Amino acid sequence: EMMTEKASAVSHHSKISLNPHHPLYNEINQLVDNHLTRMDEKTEGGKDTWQVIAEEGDLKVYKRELEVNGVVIDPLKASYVVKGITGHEVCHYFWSIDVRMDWDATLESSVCTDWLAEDTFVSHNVIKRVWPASQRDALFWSHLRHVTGSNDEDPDRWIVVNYSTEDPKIPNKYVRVTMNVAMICETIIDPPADGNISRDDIKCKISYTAEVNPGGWAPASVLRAVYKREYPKFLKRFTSYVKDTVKDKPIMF
Ligand code: 6CM
Repeated sequence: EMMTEKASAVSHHSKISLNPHHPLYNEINQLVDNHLTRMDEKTEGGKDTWQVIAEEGDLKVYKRELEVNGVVIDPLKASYVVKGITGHEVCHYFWSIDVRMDWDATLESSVCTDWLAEDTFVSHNVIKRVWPASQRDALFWSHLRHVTGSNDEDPDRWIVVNYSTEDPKIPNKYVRVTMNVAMICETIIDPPADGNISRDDIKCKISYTAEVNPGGWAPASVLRAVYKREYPKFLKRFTSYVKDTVKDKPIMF
């Protein structure tokens, strides 16, 4: 058992470009590991307290109601199976700041403030104002990683983590939202008889989690209504963006 644990911990660390001496190196590895481990635990069944807030075909969105000092911090998770795209493609476009404004309808702007490595950068994001609350912004690092699996229980996965960070150079003009977001993907291939894999033979199993702290008081009912509307909308809009963008491109495995 010790061996298995060690092996999976090592595989969670596979292929990181960020320099081990970078101050965020340990934090990033820790966050990636936690997300992969939590996902492995498959918390679905049993006596957990997740309630469904949206269900549409293969899309399921759940939340757990949680308030701290009157501030809503409901953790959210979603699972989705999308045909015709790979986990690498989904994570590539979720991570890539160049296209973020093409699919994220909740943002007013998104600017890279620090490029750390070819798999990691920090961005400053201004969120569209939601009446009657004050406008919010978010500063977070985004890290993209391929996690090679060794067997069926430890499948090949791609992961993106977006996690709040600080930078005194960014002026505090807005209420700062903090968050811990992860997108984890696995590609399922139905091997065709002729051996030539086309987009009809592939699908992507997506698991998305978001823990967002609005950073200060915001009316609970408005916030929950925004989440209920925006998360399913984001998942559908984002995945159709990916499908559309890659449809005439070679499959990126
Ligand atoms: O994951 C999503 N987007 C990523 C960036 O493209 C990133 C998310 C960053 C922003 C997260 C903020 C969530 C919205 C907070 C609303 C606060 C409003 C306060 C006032 C309400 C009364 O990981 C997709 C995020 C989709 C969010 C619905």
